[in-house]
Amino acid sequence: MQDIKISMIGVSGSGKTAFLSGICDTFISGNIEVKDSRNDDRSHLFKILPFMAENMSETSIGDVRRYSIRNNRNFTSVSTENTKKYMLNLFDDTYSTTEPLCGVSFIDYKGGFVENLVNEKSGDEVKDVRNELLASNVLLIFADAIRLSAAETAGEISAALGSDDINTFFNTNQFVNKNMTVLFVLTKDDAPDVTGDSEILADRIRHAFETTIRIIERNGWTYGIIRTSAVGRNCVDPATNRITPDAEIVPYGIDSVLFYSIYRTVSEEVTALHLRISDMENASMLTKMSREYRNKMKILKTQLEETDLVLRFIRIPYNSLRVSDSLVCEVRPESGGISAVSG
Ligand SMILES: Nc1nc2c(ncn2[C@@H]2O[C@H](COP(=O)(O)OP(=O)(O)OP(=O)(O)O)[C@@H](O)[C@H]2O)c(=O)[nH]1
Ligand SMILES: [Mg+2]
Repeated sequence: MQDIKISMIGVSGSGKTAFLSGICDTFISGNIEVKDSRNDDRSHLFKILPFMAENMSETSIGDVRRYSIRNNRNFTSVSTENTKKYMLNLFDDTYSTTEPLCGVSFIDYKGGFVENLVNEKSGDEVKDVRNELLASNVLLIFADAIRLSAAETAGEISAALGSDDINTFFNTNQFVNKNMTVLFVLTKDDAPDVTGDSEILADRIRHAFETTIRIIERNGWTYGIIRTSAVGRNCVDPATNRITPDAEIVPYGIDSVLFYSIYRTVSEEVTALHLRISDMENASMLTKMSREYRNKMKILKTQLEETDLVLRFIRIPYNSLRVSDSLVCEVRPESGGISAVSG
């Protein structure tokens, strides 16, 4: 299976880079255990190892371990200067201890980038980044829950979310024949001034991103809204915005974003492979006798087998309570409505 490509966009300060710290502190300096209730409560241990690529052209490769908050007890408060790509391998010890379950690459765009994308400054970097965005399997749109809670007018809400630029980006780009999952990631959920009422936050997002959501629905994609914290509760001193000296760093919602993103992408891939195989099976007898046909069919069936196996493993953390606890809502094309509400 190819790497799952996840793009992170959102205004400067919305918490994209801190989210990567959370990935590191959840899966690299820590790990996630999930019990499979359907199989004797067998426990699966999920862990990530960064993958070091030899060369990369358009975006540079970064190492998420640099951002660990658990290790340096510091928020990287500097704005990201360049778009960076982080390549990670997700392991499930019951799948294999040596082979990753799948590869995931995160692309961290600097906050101001969406503006450039819609302003038609078409330098090579902008073109590359736009292509990366359009080729992503999952788009994470970051929303600072502190700013979103505090906003009082429609203007303040759209400024907090950067929704005008993101709406324009969706409106002016063609995502033909492309399946994508969009997750609105509410960050900084640990802060005491964030409203506990998920519906208020969700309504504000749905309203501000009306255009984007219309395009998501028209394309038959799934979207969801999820609450996260890169550090966990009671870790940040609200007065100084510093990590308190002996607080325990326990990020939440971050694992849900990852499991959700992988699950959606892999299950869509399985559906697509089934479709391609059944399309081919409808070919004429003459075509079917060709060696080319048989080779192609063999490749597709092997791909389906492999992808289906990954799906069976990733379904376990996806179905666990962790994901549904942080998911505020999920809207799928087939259901035509909100299918999960919590919080
Ligand atoms: N309380 C709390 N604060 C957070 C959290 N995540 C980020 N922050 C705060 O938000 C600031 C900005 O976060 P970044 O991750 O750097 O934001 P960014 O989206 O990468 O910004 P650019 O790189 O400029 O695009 C951090 O320095 C923290 O002060 C969180 O989970 N909880
Ligand atoms: Mg950043």
